[in-house]
Amino acid sequence: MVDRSAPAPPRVWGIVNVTPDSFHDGGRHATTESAIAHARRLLAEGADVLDVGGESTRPGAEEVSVDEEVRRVAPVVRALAAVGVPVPISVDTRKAAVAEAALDAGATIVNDVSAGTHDPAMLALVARRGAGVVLMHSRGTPRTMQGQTAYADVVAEVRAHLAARAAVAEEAGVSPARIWVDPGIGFAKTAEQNLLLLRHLETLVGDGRPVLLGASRKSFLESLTGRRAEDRLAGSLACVVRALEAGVAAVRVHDVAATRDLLAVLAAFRA
Ligand code: HH2
Repeated sequence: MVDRSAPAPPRVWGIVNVTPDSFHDGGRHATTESAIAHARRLLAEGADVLDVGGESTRPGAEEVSVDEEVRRVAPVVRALAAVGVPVPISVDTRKAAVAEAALDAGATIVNDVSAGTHDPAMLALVARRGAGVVLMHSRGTPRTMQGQTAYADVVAEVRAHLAARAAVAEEAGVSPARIWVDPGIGFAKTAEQNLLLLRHLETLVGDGRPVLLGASRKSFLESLTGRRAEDRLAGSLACVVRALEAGVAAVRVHDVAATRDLLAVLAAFRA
């Protein structure tokens, strides 16, 4: 008999990049007005969370000042909160001052690609504000990370790092129920290492914390398909299928409508 039992489908986090230079959608939603319109579109398409970011963390990206990052994200978060969007708003930042401004504006989750290592004030802030937090695996900074891809066992090292960072977050007072972990696809990893992490996603899920996966349109897909970022939707959707079968809690995507369609059709097969 076919086993049609399956884990719950992943929640869909829609990416709102208020940046001039993000690797896929840089410049498309760089003004407050266009970012708000984009966020509302993602919401209408079925996003479960809106993840608003004001600094590109693509390989080689330069750091943005706190003032500039706050200027990019806070008005967008404030406007979305003011119209009462029915989903949580997450802020994608490594800086506690930016996170605080976004929390003040109405965000309730901090998505930190440095897992609290970039800014020592971050985890205490998250704890104090009772916010949720995404702890993502990376090494170095976006400028230096692709020179730091030496691992003896990438899957074991990513799992150990995330367990250690979750322990630090809990010691800082963050509620264990409000912690997600993320293997950091594309951050200090070669294409082959990204694939290993995707092949072995179940081991990270098995560690017991909800896993967020961000593989949308990333460059390892080019090594498999030869496609540029604008043509990587099919590859990105394949990663959502992989996330679903591994029991991942959430996927962070540029393409909410296509991801929702994919999940709806897969759910119908299992009904
Ligand atoms: N990837 C990016 C940014 N933030 N956060 C989490 N938790 N996981 C990820 O994989 C992740 C992330 C990079 O993607 P994007 O935001 O589309 O590009 P850019 O950093 O160039 O703005």
